[in-house]
Amino acid sequence: MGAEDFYPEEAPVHRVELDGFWIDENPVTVAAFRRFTKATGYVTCAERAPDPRDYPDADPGLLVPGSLVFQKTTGPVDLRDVRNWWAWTPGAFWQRPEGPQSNVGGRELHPAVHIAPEDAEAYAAWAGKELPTEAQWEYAARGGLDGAVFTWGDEFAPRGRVMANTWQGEFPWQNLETDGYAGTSPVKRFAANGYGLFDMAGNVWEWTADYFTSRHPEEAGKPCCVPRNPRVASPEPLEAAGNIPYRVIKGGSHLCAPNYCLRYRPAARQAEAVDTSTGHIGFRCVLNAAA
Ligand SMILES: [Cu+2]
Repeated sequence: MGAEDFYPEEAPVHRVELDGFWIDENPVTVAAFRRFTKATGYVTCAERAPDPRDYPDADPGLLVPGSLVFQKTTGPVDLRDVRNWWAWTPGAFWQRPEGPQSNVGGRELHPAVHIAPEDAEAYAAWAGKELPTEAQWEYAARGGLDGAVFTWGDEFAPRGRVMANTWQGEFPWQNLETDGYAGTSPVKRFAANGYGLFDMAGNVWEWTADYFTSRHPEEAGKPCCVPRNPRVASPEPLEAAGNIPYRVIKGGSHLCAPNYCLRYRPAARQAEAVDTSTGHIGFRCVLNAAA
């Protein structure tokens, strides 16, 4: 696990030991998520109004159901401020990915997005599965290519072949769409990795079962201390305001671009608040062998 040539949160490179597991071959699609909501009546976090007690400092007018929608800018912007391209959009949820005027027509086989961890876990429980740990996710994403930069090898576009749905051009204003997609793409449109898994890089970020830590544990790099089935099962005490716990998301998305976020790599990881859903985060599930 891990990498040392990119961002500090991916270090150190270390070994882990995992019991066998099965993992979905693609992210959960809109069609699959619809089967779940039809069977259970489940209402996602993005469709519920936030509880004012959880957000004492918030403008009550903003405490309505909604989610974060990406908005391309007209020109270069300050890349340090994500508010330049994320728009809080009342009425956005998995069936209205760009807001009330949008729908998922023609996108049945795209990954379901605007999913919070609670939603992903409810789906997993219904399906008799679980969310992958970060270690399981990364092991699966590597597809047997230990230490490679990408899920398919070390070269971004081998012989010019586009291997994943990422952002080409200058984020967040110029999307050259060399991969054929401005937003999400149907699952399985790009080549599978060595384990026959699709969309382990790009398309949508995927939630994991782990809470975020700013680095992998230092001792995990030593041969004495190979962790077995590691999982960060509870959040670190947070200095940050709000005290909202953060989970690890993996895989990068169609919004990852080299000028901003080179994270369509198996070692890449990002922190996302558990109360957050966006148009570029989905999930897939694992089936663990009975303990
Ligand atoms: Cu990114």
